[in-house]
Amino acid sequence: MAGDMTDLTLCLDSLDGLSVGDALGAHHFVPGASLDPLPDQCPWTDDTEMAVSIVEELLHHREIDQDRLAVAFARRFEPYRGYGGGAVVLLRAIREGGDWRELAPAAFGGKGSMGNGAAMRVAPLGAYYAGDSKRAALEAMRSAEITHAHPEGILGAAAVAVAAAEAGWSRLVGHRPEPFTFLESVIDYLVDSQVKDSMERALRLLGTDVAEAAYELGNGSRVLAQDTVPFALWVAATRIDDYPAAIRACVAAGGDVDTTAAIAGGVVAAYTGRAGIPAAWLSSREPLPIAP
Ligand code: 8NA
Ligand code: MG
Ligand code: MG
Ligand code: MG
Repeated sequence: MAGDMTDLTLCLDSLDGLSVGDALGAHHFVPGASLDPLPDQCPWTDDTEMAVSIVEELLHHREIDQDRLAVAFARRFEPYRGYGGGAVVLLRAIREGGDWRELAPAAFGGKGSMGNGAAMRVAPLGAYYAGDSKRAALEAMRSAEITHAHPEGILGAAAVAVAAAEAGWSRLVGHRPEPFTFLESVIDYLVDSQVKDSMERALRLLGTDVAEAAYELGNGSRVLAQDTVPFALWVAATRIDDYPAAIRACVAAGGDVDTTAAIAGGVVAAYTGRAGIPAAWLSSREPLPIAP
């Protein structure tokens, strides 16, 4: 098991990968936008804002306390960051003193949210638990429950965290994971669900190109966990040692690009480290409200 310094390094590298993917992905929605060249500053969105709260929880407390994290999400919430509609209502209610334990299960007619919002923010948590994928899955589900009570929303987060934990561990032991083994190791932690079915489809799509994978798995255009996570992890599996290629694949696929790129970027950077992210992309990303 890696020491604390290493855990935090992996976690912060993953946050860089997540936030650069988010910022560049969001930039893609600007009409006429291109990655070459980038403007001086690309703002990050809700994906990064919520990930920063999770990372601070790990930096300062070394574990997730659900009530404390709920308050941190709500305090940091800036409505212009592009949150999902359910998230806006929930975070405002928590800010006004509401209890997430009642609010999250009541959302969407009592089904709970199955949006991709719990998955989009969780890769750095998985990287923090590199070498202990079971713990990564459990803590990811605990971090998800605060806002996403639907099983698909929660499992999407578990899948991303396990992927980041596996990527971080591969970096620590100096072994490049094979795409098939990588996706299989994530599937091992999932119970029957749409997320799991689609992850199994992702395995069968390993030989194909980005457009076909996005068509078959979804590119996040429905903003749901099951329509976002399998494609983002297919991208991470097939481009685990090439951060720019992973982000460009998400941009090419369209859909919820800030979020597919945040997920794939957070996972891939757990493997490549910060050094895998182009310096120009790091300096174009709006600075993070956290010490580097
Ligand atoms: P959420 O909980 O509001 O879920 C997102 C959306 O998913 C909801 O607004 C619904 O449309 C749909 N949804 C969720 N659960 C259900 C359900 N049980 N039944 C039917 N529909 C459901 O928020 P979230 O935090 O999960 O959302 C994350 C997404 O919001 C990310 O893509 C994030 O980037 C942001 N977002 C950004 C854009 C954009 O234009 N960049 C667009 C939409 C959302
Ligand atoms: Mg450790
Ligand atoms: Mg966003
Ligand atoms: Mg998004």
